[in-house]
Amino acid sequence: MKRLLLVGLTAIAALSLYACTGGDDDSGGLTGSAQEIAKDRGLTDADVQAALKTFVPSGGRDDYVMFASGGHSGSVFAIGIPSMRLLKSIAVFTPEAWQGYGIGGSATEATLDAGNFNDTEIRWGDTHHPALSETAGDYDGQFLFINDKAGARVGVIDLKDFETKQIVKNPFSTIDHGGTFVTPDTEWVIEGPQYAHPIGGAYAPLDQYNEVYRGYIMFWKFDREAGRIDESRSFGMELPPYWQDLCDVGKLDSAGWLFCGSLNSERATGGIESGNPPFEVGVSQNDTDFLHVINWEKAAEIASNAANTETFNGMPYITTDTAIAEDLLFLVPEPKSPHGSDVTPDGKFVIVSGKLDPTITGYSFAKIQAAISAGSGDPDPYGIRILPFDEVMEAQIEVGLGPLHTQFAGNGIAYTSLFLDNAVSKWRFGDTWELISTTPTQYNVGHIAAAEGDTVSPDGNYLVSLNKWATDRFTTVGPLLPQNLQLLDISIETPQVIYDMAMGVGEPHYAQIIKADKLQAWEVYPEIGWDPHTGAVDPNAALPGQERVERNGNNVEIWMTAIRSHFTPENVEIKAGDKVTWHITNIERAYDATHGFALPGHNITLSLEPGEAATFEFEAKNSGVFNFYCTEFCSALHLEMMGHLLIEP
Ligand code: K7E
Ligand code: CUA
Repeated sequence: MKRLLLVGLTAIAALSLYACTGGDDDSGGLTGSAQEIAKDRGLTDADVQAALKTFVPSGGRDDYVMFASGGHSGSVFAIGIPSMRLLKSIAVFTPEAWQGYGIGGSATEATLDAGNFNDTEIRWGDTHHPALSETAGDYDGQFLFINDKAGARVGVIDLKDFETKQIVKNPFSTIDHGGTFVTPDTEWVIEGPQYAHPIGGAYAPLDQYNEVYRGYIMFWKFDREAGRIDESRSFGMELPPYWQDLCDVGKLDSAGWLFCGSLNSERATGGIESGNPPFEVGVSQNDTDFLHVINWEKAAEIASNAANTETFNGMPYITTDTAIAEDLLFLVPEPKSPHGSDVTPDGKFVIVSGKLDPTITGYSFAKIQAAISAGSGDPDPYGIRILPFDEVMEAQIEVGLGPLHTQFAGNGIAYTSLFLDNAVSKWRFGDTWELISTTPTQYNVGHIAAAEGDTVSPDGNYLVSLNKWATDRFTTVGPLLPQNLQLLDISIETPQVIYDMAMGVGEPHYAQIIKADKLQAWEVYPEIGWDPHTGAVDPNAALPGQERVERNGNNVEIWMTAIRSHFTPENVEIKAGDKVTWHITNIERAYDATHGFALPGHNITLSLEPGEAATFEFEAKNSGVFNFYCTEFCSALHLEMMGHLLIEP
């Protein structure tokens, strides 16, 4: 905040200087000066201010890092704020060559294999909602979780090295959406469902939709010590076939509870080809859908006793009937085709936006609890109590057309994205609920993300508008356009767009923004021979002085080291038909001294960061000579960093 203010003052100082010098008459001393440059480039005062607010000098660091999902690129992006520089694309569900992720390396292939669907190898994902790990409701900078909508999976990224450590597959679902979200101390990583289907992706005709199709919300137990989800302590909960959508977890006042919107209370099953209303109509017939209100704390307690759960594919789940009997699950009507559901930083309210309704609705958690205690409401067709709207609603205000997602600053200020209005609205909640202002964005904003926005204490200085359409904003690069991520300064009374970032590597949906100084990533791996996937030295790692090739019948095992600017050994001789296990260790200790390893003809590429040990295995199918080489331009003699794999017929 202080820094922003300072930047603001500098901008004002620069501009007043501009005003005093009064333009071009005294050009003698001004050649190349800021005002000359601004004039030459046709920049307005607002442009100059925006530039000063976002510019990070060469070698300077950003104040925040935004983790944005990458949509169907299957990755996650780390972006510096306010510079909006892309710092890293982190591969999660999709193999990626630069990071040597899932292209030959045994450990990363195994990570991806854990996300396969039955016998089918799945090698891409659709990431939507990243969640940073939290301690007492505040981002702690240790882990990042991300869902895969296309595969009902969750990825776990360790922020010590920004690498994907684990993928878990939801055993009940083949598709998800309302995740990931973490409980305030990251005991649980929550993955909400979306489109209903029979359990586990089994078959049942559509005329059994109401009876057999379901959604399953997953509660993944996170073991912070191990840095992994513990599948053996995780569980699911069966939900009706309304399309559950975004969820958010309660905090402070509402700790222990969670809230998921939904959008198909009609239980429409489509069929435009048979003369039925298409989904876009069928799903929007009712005036209200259902906010699902779930007591996760009690659910975890109930699920810990096997007598209370059913199991499927070895995973326990709480049936809807049990959830009703144990008061774990309630519904609340929410206006037309809702999308976001967001809990305020104090945990007192849940904000819901109806895409086809110009209002946001604020529900009071206290009123929800009162209605539950009073026994108010009638059951839905599955017996789940629908709490009366009037009893739990706190306020409704009109914010504009197509409201989707809400984020928060401190002091009772909220921001809602307006997909149809191409804008972000700023409004107030608490004692008074009112619209304050609206800032245009370009165009069709989906999610918005505020600095530390999902914590109990948002920072209130930056907000990013993740826009779906770019149309005329950038140089045309063919019919597939980048997304447009716009940075807004929200430290000022009326928020302003101060940067447009073309995102040309995927479609971010949601993002979270953390203070950069909370991240404590390693510069190099702690020890030579480090296995990033076990978090320890690999007992089988190749070590300096112990490089060798060992043969045992048809099995050949190779221990190789890499250091500027050679591999040891450089020439490896094997025979066609051999089964090869190959270990390589980068024995460098210097910051940034990464080597790559490419083996042509074998679909193998590795990235070996300082200290890292990796293993790959293959069967030598074809004889020939293959020039392996280092793919990172690591030194002046990088081109010499190569060798021969000779495969004798
Ligand atoms: Cu609105 Cu998947 Cu959160 Cu896209 S979702 S925008
Ligand atoms: Cu090592 Cu290039």
